[in-house]
Amino acid sequence: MKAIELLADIAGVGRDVARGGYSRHLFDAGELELRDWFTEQAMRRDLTVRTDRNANIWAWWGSPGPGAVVTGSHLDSVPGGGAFDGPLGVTSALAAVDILRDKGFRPAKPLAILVFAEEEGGRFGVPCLGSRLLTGALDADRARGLRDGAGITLAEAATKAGYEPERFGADPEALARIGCFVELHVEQGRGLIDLDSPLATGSSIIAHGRYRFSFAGQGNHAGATLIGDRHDPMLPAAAVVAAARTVAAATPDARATVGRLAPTPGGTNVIASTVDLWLDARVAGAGRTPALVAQIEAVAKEAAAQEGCTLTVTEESYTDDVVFDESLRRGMDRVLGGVPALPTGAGHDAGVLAAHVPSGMLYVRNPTGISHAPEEFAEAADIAAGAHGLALVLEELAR
Ligand code: HGY
Ligand code: MN
Ligand code: MN
Ligand code: MN
Repeated sequence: MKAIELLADIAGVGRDVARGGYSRHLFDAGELELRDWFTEQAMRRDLTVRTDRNANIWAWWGSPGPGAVVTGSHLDSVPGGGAFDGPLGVTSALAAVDILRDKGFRPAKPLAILVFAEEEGGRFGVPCLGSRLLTGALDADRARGLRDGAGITLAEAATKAGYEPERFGADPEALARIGCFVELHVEQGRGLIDLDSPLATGSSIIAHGRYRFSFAGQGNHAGATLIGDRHDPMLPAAAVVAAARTVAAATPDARATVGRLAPTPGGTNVIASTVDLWLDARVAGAGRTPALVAQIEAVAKEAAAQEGCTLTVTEESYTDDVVFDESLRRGMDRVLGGVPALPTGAGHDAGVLAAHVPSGMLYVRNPTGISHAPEEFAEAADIAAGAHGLALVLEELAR
């Protein structure tokens, strides 16, 4: 099957009618349906499906073994996300297996498609959860205790979905099997539009941190409380939203975003007692992301003190700059006939694996340049070019 047909197969799964796009989060109904769908597609191709201790799904062409050529991505989404971020990599991997099979190719090395759990961190807040657990980058006890917006822990959600959270943790055996990892992914910015190319390899990913700012003030009545008597946590929260933009705009090539803000109790005629917000901060260069965050945090502290509120800042995740394996990238480039090499601001599981095994990215043009939103798109011709390019890369690596 073509990748575009496989994407069409899952187009109705996990739709978010209220927010638009897709909301497919770890162990929710849509994501579980996609897990079953992928397993069925893999078995239809006589791939041996195994789920590892961290709920990542491996579909093996040939028996699992060292030096494996692994490709894949994720099936979960951000809230209200697009149809391609993650699923394009998984469906292109299935399509690439079909292309290779149809031409009579048989891999000389083990070859696997790997579907990572909770790459977006959309439910439990830590991005690349499955690949961080696999590599030991995320402490298993911390992971088990992560809570979603309803206060459900990852351990509870995993148990309910039939997984064994007590098994979460670094999996050196599984990691040792990976000879190299290549992730196909829809491009999430304008890079390939401006370069006028359907495909690109990945050269690097900029550092990325996520931080929770918790402000506490005094809940009160919106009408009876004079302005001078207020300790309204919404004020310092608003200062952080603005500072994220002003500080990032003044820092070359930096990005900082507050996309999620949660006042408690959240009543129209109620001064909030607490406000939580999450800052996503990214800029390349050693120490530059923490420095960017420190500037924003200074504004937050000043604004909280002025309003008589308290502030607690928690780092939820941090990933350093990633530089992909240059010899793998050059090999991919040769096989693809010469394509641009793209640095990106978007993170991927391949970026987590890159610290452990030779990893690479294959990007497919997104003509809207928009991602993490329903407008995210890829043209049929570029999707086909991606799947065929991935097949060529896998054939070269697994011959
Ligand atoms: O947030 C990211 O960079 C990725 O899309 N998870
Ligand atoms: Mn994403
Ligand atoms: Mn992604
Ligand atoms: Mn009242």
